[in-house]
Amino acid sequence: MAAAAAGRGGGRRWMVVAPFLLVLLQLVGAASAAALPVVINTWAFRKAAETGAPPGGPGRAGPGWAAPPARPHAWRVLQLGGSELDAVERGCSQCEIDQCDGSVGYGGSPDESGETTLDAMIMDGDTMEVGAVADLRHVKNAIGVARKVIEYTKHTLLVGESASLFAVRMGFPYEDLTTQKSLSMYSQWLNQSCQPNYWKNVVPDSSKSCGPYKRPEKVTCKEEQTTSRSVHNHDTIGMVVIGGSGTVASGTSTNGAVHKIPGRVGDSPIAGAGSYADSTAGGAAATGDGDIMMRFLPSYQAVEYMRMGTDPTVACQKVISRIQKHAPKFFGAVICANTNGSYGAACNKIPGFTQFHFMVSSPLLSQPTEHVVDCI
Ligand code: SD4
Repeated sequence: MAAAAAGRGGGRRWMVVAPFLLVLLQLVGAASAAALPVVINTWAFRKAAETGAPPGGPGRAGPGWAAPPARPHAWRVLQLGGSELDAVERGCSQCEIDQCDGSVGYGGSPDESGETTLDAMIMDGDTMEVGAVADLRHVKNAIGVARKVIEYTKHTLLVGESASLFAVRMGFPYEDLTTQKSLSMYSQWLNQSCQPNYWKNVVPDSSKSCGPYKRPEKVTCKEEQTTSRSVHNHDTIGMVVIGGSGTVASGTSTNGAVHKIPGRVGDSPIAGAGSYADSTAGGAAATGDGDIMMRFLPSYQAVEYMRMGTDPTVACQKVISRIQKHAPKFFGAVICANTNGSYGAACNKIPGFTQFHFMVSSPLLSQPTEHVVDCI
């Protein structure tokens, strides 16, 4: 076009127009700015993005794991030569140490017997290997154990006390996850007749009293009952890392739902639900009401939308919309990133939850930056 304009003797006019065109192109470019590597994580869990041991640091030093000193940003781990999996593991581990929002790590979300149990997963988008633990008891570093499932077994998911025994074999300390805070949450719940809880259609009436509950002789009517779901008891860390060459890794860590029925496992340790990574398309991670969200495999679905060329924000919105159709009042959000480094998020708008915050680290940002999206 420039040659044609010059050829018609329009060289002078072109010289005037060119700088404006250049600025316009830059603006368009900025609107869809993407660069690698990129690290995104759910919620404003800033330290998860900011920290992460470089290769050879505590994350790789084995189970004698301790709170690391200040470390470079998680995405810097990649630049220093660490793998995408290292970055995910370190980022989520930091949240476990920090007990992010009380919903990640030890001492949060006591179940009906007062115990804190953990769910976590990590996924390698190159090999499609997944390591996950669910209902993990007495071990703090759930995502660390999940990583060991990839490294030292041919399995994908280990659960309960058996997962704890595996962790101990891998050298992780076996310790009490109870804290003063979780104890007082538990006794407060007992004092308010175990309200709210996750039972329905049982006797005695679970909306009025504690259990033990059992099936009634005859179910007369099926009531919609309130649960302990609120925007304040679900804050899983989910992280997606896209490395410099487009390798994708993802992971999650959570202590699940407050006052859950013992044995309950949420979406977080389930591949395709809690998170999903595929280096030929992108990665996604979910947070929110796992009992609802896991039925829709939102992370898998978001990655598949991105594979078809859908923009990450739109991919996230589309999976939220799919769930909305069946559960309009569900609490949840999804983060998405593709292998070009574009990213986005979406959430379901309900009272008290109209915006969703997530963190992004990228070479285009001078520091890990909190982003906000309006829920749909
Ligand atoms: C679960 N999705 O166990 C998890 C909890 C969570 O933000 O907070 N997500 O249901």
